[in-house]
Amino acid sequence: MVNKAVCVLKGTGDVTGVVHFEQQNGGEVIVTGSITGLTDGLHGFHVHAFGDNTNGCISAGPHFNPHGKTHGAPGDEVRHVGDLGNITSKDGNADIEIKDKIISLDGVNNVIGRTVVVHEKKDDLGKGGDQESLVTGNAGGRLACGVIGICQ
Ligand SMILES: [Cu+2]
Ligand SMILES: [Zn+2]
Repeated sequence: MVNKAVCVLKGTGDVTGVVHFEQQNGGEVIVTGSITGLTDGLHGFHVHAFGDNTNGCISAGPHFNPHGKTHGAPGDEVRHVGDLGNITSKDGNADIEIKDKIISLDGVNNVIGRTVVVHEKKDDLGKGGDQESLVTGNAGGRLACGVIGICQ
């Protein structure tokens, strides 16, 4: 069985994008897409807990963390489910191609109905040495976001 989901990201500025999710038979999730309007360099990229954008991206709440862990890198054993690390923008465009074994399109780690957020700054992946690093990765403001929905 193939499950697919999609997310359209918007913010208060010029950052926009589309991100696709695909999962076959409960295996790793392939995340693809592109985001435009970012400054060049690394930007934190996460799934946040709530599919709520009523007050903009802030309403999406903290990183999706159903197992009560601390913030980390995508490859770490201790990470939030929503920790997808960083995306890299060059010449105003970030192409996304991520394979993740932790997020899912069903079950307890299901990201459908939650929010993708792209951040102002790079995610330090929990290695920043301060308390905030273990919560948000010090990734700063939320530039754009969108709710993940089921697609065909
Ligand atoms: Cu985030
Ligand atoms: Zn996190």
